[in-house]
Amino acid sequence: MLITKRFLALSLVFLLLASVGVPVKAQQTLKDVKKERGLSDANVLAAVKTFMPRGGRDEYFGFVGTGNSGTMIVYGLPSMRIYKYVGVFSPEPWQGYGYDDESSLMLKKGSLDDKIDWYGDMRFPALSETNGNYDGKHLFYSDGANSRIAMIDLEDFETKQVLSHPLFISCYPEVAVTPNTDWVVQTSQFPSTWNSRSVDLKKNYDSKLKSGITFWYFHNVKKVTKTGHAGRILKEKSITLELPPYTLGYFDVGKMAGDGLLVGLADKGDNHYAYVVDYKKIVGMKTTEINGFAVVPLAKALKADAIALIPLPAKANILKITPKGKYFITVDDQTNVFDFAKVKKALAGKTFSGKADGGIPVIDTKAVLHGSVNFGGNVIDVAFEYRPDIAYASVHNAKKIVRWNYKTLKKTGEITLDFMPSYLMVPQGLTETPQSNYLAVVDKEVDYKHLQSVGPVRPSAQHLIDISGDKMYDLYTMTLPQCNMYGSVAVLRTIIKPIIRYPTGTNSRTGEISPFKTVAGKEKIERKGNRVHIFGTLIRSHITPEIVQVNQGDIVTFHLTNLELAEDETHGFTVDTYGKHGSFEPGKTASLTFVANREGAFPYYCTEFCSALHLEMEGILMVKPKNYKATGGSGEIQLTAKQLAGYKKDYEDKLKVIAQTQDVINSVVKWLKENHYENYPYVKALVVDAVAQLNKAAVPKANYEKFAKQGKWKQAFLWAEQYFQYQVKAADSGLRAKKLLKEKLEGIK
Ligand SMILES: [Cu+2]
Repeated sequence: MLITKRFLALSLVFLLLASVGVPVKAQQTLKDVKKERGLSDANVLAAVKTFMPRGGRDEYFGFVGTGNSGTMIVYGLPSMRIYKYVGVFSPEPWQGYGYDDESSLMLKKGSLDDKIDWYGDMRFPALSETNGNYDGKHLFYSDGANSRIAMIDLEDFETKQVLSHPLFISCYPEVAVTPNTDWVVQTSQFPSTWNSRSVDLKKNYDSKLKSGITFWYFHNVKKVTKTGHAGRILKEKSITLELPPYTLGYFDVGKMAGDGLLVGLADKGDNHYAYVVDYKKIVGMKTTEINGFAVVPLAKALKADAIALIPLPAKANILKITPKGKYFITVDDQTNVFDFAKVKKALAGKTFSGKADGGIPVIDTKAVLHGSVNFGGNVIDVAFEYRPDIAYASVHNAKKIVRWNYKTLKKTGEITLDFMPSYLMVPQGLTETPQSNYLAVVDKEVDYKHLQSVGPVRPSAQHLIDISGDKMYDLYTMTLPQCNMYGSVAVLRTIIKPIIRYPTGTNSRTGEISPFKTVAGKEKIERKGNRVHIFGTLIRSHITPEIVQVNQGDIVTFHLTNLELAEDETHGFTVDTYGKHGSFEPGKTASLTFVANREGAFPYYCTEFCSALHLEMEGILMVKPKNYKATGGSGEIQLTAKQLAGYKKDYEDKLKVIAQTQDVINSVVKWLKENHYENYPYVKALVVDAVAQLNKAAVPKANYEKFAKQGKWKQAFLWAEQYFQYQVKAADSGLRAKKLLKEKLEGIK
């Protein structure tokens, strides 16, 4: 009855919309569309190249930090569709990041003052590598503003670790990893005092300024164990190399020909350098301890000839190593290519031309320079592709991307753009095997000639350039709001293997089974003094318990477990006006703690559209005023005879529906068995899912039968309803199994 009314209302709304001034166009041919919109063949070709048909999959996953927003965007190339925002350094309400207890605790522990930082400064991410190639497992970010490092797990696209740097106050917002992700490198940016709170600023202020390079040890476990994690940064095994007060910039870790070396940019006043660090020597050295963190003093590194500087002609924007590790390139008004073999030779032979600040030896630039080339303007970035020795340079003011050969130093092509290009990215471009299809180009000063104005603050944009042929084409412009865009990375989609659900009861931040895991039928409310713990469950279309009573001033925690096994059955949870929000993906357990400081009745409900019966996922938190005295007996709400009879009827009706649903299930099961479903793994998985749902229904069945015997028709009805929910899910999985098997038998792929 209700559904019919809703349908009627909706149909009326659509009818009204259709009749009130919404222009309706007739079906058009491609020719019509081109003519009407003034599109050239080139426009249409560009559109087709990025078009993703329904069911199509992007070739690459792209990742870009939102800069000061402190989140990460996941998008697809070449469609440039945005898939997800992931909370990293700042809270993200939809995912409950920084709102539920588990993620809040992680963020607070990873902050200098045990608080939640509400922004970040994230620019250049690093994807984890195995043998110099992306393995699709982890992603790292540095927060320049609040000196933090974060690790995101690509199994579920969640941030698993945020660590506050124990020494640096200012970090360069970039991370790089060694070829097997044994070490995750982060450096300071602006010189600062270390562990500043203990410094007397009146005395020797200048001498207290330092910079440094940190090698975070990454415990690279391949699999999640029942009690462990799939890889974590271990602070206790990490090391910082102390440096004099240089301002540090972009850096890169050597591979193949450049293996074992870390190179980066260092500036002091008018002096500009590339630093070279033999990091394999550094991580093996004896350390001293500052603020509980292992430090290699500069003197020790000097003694071991583990560091040197190469003077640069000007302040460089970026420093990147070529895919096979033979050269590294720095860019300023000109582009300089350095030869790693020559650098290694100079280091080994100690052929130094002098000493710089802090007594660091200096290598003569000419002795290690392969050559320089000028592209007619300031170059912001370089990127590499699969074709041997080919690179791209973004010539900012000239609005050009130049394709060039870093071995011969010859220009081989260019594209003139209608914007000033800055940061560049080729999919897999920072690995030993970059791809050669696309070049993503950041456009920081989005030109409003080409876009609708949205006020003084403009979005960042990333352009997709087709570099597959001799001629380059600007295919698409992706605008990114809430994003101060810098560097990005992209990996082949097939390398990443995301999970669909967590093992039931997983604390997703630690990967462990939560002590607050709750299964169906075991929901409970525990009270000790003014501390109230609610152990609840979420499953279509029920939140259990439905009623929670607390006293004003109680400290209340909802520990909720999503019991769903089905794909994408995420439930959200909030208690109205109490400022907490959680996202519960299938299998996840998370907790929401707050002080029930306002009296009244506060509905709680599922915030995610999870099924057609989504609106039934609700309950109520009763906060009794202080000094409240109950007038009733047991506190249980007494039903009138009429209400009781109503529930009895509801219960009996539900039993009929249950019986009908069971008939459907039985027929599906019969068909599946006759057609040997067990020979098809994907079909079998769905059947296993269906059986699991039915097994769970045993507890509700026992309950509804028990309450019916006692004449408690409301409880009997609610439990029958719960039973029905499991049954519907079993039927749903069963029907999907049948459909899939039918397709297989008919040879549909
Ligand atoms: Cu829901």
